[in-house]
Amino acid sequence: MIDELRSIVGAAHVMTDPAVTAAYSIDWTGRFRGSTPAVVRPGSAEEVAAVVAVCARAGQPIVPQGGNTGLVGGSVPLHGEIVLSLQRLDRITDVDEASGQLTAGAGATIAAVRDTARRAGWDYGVDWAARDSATVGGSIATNAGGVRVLRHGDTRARLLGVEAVLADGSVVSHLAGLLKDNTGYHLPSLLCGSEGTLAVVTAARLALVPRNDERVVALVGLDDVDAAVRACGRLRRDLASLEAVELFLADGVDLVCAQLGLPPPPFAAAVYLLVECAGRTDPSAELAGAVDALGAGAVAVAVEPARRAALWRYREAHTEAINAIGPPHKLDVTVPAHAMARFVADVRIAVSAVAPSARVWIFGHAADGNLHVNVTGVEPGDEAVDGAVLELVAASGGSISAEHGIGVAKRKWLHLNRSPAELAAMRAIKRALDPAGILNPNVLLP
Ligand code: 2HG
Ligand code: ZN
Repeated sequence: MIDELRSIVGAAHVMTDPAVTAAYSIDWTGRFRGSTPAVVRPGSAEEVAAVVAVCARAGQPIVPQGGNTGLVGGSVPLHGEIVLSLQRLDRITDVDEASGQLTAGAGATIAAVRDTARRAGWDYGVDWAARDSATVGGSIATNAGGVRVLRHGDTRARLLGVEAVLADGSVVSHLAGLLKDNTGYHLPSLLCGSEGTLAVVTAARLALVPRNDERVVALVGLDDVDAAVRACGRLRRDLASLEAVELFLADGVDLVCAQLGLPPPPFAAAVYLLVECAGRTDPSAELAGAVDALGAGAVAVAVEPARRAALWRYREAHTEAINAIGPPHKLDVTVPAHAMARFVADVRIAVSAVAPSARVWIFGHAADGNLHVNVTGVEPGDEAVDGAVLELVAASGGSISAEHGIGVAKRKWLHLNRSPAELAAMRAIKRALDPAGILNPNVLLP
């Protein structure tokens, strides 16, 4: 089979040397590590189709992989799967300035999509810290959210069409980008969030958003999470130009500063909200008025790009800083606004009950109710904290995965959010599209 794969993609693009494949076999956090007989790097959708057809005939499971920035073990070969790397499919084509759309190969990075969109006078609405490595294919596999969901929606909201290879090697392609197109089942919606279990996405037609170059960022200090939740609601109500409201806590900022050698933020607070507004005209006055009305103790405002980036760094560097102290357990969850303050208090108690020496780090996208609960000081394979946190999430009326997906990390808790009837429907879809179970067979479904 390896010889057949070499004849399809070229010998240079089938890597079997364990020293080379190791980097494709471990996830970004270092928590999930496996091995693979081969990493295959096709250069076109036709090559992907031929590779999948060969694997289908051989009954060889495949893990599709993009930038490998996923955080739930969904893009690494933990059971000897072949890694199908889509990174060479990085072309961005058919940029349509009139409709605000472009077509991106699965391997194009989110930053490349953003830069191409900006050159065309538009912008891309989905954005998060891993933008320079994370790819379009992975963003579709997980229905990635990120920091601007409150204004522009998640990946599914931007996805007009896909080209994808099905499990038998056939290709479906629907890239016309028609806004109105009610012709039956919407495959882009189905594939978005399917974590590589139903098809291998090779390209996507993406809807762009208006380019708002006038930006201002405010860092707001608050006494507790309850005050932050109330502030968040008022900002959403009062600010038409609101684009992001991010939350982080004093202990997280201390860790970020210590690990990355950053100076402390302009003021100390128990809870920080990082608020960004963007418009065609300067939104500074609008933001200042809304922040004043909050009556917050301390506020720092940044307009100039380098100063805005410096404030964002305190938030975005959490992932890096936490990883520097050891592989974390990542619990990316949503809780309803009314339950958030209680959850933040209770989750520490729930973790310490099962892992007394663990440390809990909490930050996230406040406006979406999306908290990133990171737990360090626990063995990678010890799932007691995962269970404790996810059960508390479900009891709080939340979702066990806000934006990272289920992967292998949360499979056994999917029943907390999905009924037996829903799981049966999901299994029926999986069986229909991938009867031999070769596409990312060890993720998502328990
Ligand atoms: C973010 O919001 C990402 O920065 C990563 O979703 C979150 O590291 C995490 O837990
Ligand atoms: Zn996030």
